[in-house]
Amino acid sequence: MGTRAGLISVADPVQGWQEALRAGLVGLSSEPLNCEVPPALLGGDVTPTSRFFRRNHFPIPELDVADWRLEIGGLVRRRLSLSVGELTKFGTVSEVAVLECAGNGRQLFSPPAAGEPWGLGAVGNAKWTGVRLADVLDHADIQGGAVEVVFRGADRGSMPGSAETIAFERSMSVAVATHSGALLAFAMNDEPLPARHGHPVRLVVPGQYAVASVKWLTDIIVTDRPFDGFFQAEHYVFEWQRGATVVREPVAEAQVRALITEPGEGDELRSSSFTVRGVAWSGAAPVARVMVSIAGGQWQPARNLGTPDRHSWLQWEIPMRAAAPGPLTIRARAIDGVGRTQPAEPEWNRLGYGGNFVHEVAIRLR
Ligand SMILES: Nc1nc2c(c(=O)[nH]1)N[C@H]1C(S)=C(S)[C@@H](COP(=O)(O)O)O[C@H]1N2
Ligand SMILES: [Mo]
Repeated sequence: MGTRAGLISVADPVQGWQEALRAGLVGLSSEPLNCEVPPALLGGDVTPTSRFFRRNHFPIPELDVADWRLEIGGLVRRRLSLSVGELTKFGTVSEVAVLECAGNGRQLFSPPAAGEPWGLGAVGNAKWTGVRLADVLDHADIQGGAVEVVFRGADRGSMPGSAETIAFERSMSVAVATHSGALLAFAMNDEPLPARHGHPVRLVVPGQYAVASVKWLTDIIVTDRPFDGFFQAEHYVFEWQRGATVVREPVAEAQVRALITEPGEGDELRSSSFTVRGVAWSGAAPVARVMVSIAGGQWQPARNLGTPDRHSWLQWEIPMRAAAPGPLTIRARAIDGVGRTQPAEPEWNRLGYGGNFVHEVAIRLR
């Protein structure tokens, strides 16, 4: 199954769990470590690393940079084995990009969908620094007949219902690998990646659901056929019931979504004039605008704040005035540059992926 260059140990689950709770995150499970951000801590420009959601399937491996190497093989003319120092020679770049778990919002599906019951906080927007995957693949020189690129992480374990020990592996087409702007990232928010986010090097694939962004990356394998590993063919797959048949499709591009970060669910406001704020992103194209509606009224366009990086989330706000005191619902939905928007209810699928419901927050005015 390949080597795990530089593996020293696995992280202490109790410590990782307590650290997340101290940072104000909501814990789903401690081993593997799964934590999300409560809506009140979700807004802002860049998500501080301490508050970035954690999504793991196995214990967190602790790797020694001195022994770590990235092996690049398969259908390439030049096999590569690179240390972190050798990797940085490809030229470093930085980009702010959103990572959202494909299961974000799963809790909202009805009937309930199988999997971690994420609310809306399995998402973050960080500054990633690394080298371009495309430059490294270019140097390795992909051969004709290549179809996909498989990425393997150093973490191992077994999934419920199986005794087999597997690695975390995910693939993407050669086109996505070379044209998505993917980074082999070694820094997050200007600090070395922490162990839990993939130290020393993770993949960051902007615009794709975060399952593509393999942490603790050790191997890149170029193949001549579609990959059918567990996290490609059985997990992180949409299962759509179409008539009598079930259509299966790996999750890929992140869907368009706006989240209201202010006011918060259950808030009591003293004034009938208030400002609604939030963030929005889309894998397909930059967000064009966010529409907000209160008390079931007309959708009104929010103001976009600044000109964010292509793959960063957009911050938005809109002043609102309510007609009367009492309970009030606020809804927001984003529309991206290719015209995609959010459904009131996305199509139900067994594993609850892609749940980009229109966000609704209930408040009360005094
Ligand atoms: N090696 C490895 N990479 C991984 C995972 C994992 O369990 N192992 N989880 C994936 C999933 S499903 C998500 S949502 C993101 C979470 O990244 P984060 O923990 O840095 O927020 O990492 C992805 N990369
Ligand atoms: Mo995920």
